[in-house]
Amino acid sequence: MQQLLDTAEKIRSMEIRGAGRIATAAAKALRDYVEMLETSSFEEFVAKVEKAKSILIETRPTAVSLPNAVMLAGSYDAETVEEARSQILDNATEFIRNADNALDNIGEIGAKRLRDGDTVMTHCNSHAALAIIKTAHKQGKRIKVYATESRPRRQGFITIKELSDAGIDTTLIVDSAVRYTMKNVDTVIVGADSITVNGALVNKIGTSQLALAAHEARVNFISAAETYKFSPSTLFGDLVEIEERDPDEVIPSDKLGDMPDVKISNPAFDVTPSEYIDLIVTEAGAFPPEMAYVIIKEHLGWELKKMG
Ligand code: RUB
Repeated sequence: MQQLLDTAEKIRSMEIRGAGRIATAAAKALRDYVEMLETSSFEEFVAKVEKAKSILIETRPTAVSLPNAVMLAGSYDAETVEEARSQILDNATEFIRNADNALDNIGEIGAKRLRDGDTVMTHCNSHAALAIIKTAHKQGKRIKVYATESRPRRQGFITIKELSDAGIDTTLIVDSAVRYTMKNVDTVIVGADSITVNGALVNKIGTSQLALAAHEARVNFISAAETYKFSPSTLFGDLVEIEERDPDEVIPSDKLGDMPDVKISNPAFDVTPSEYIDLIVTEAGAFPPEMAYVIIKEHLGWELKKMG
């Protein structure tokens, strides 16, 4: 259990971050936990596995990749401990393998939308978005990238390191320079934490500003998202919870000095309506956001069955 708790803490503190990475980390933690789990009855096994799942799911509320990963990796239909254990080990291993392959497919599919000489803007740090840019670069296309800083956690620094290590022409901008810079951009590519049944994109705070500026400037707006970033529960009316993080990430409270009454808001994600999204690139193909229901139905059918 200690290892699983350590992974949960790393996800909560964002030592492990990004919707894809937290999903595979959770699947691995669950797999390792189940592999070593010793119980005296099937009922005890079920109770402990379900507890472990909820610990992982509760670490961060917005990325649906987390519950989807835990549900897909941790599913079983068995009557004995050994049967259930072996099903979970197989399902978790399959989830992790599929998640790795999905990034390659997204890269291949999305790179077709980039032309030699294109300029891309990206936000925060998304492995799926960067898979597209890096694949296009590997294909010999000359791609320039503007990467936003992404305050308050500055994940843009991870992005510029990854892109410049790959030899890609990269420029860092502050978040407030998005609209000013958009006139130089051909395509915006961002990741996804959740995509709702009506095709809205939930992603790092500020994403919707990129989308608005892209719309105004008639610039393509693409989200790169594995199918496990689509949210089945939104089909049943659930809203995606927007994580509100510690105000200290914005400014440490001891730096507020003589302004102790000032409040600080630190929402970590925002929602981009489907009308600002041209394409969602998944490992199963590139779809308009209006097809979100089909993806949920075909790729996450377990949730639909469960809910009857
Ligand atoms: C990260 C973020 C990323 C998505 C997709 O937020 O918003 O765009 O998670 O990332 P945080 P990926 O840093 O708060 O986790 O494509 O790597 O899954």
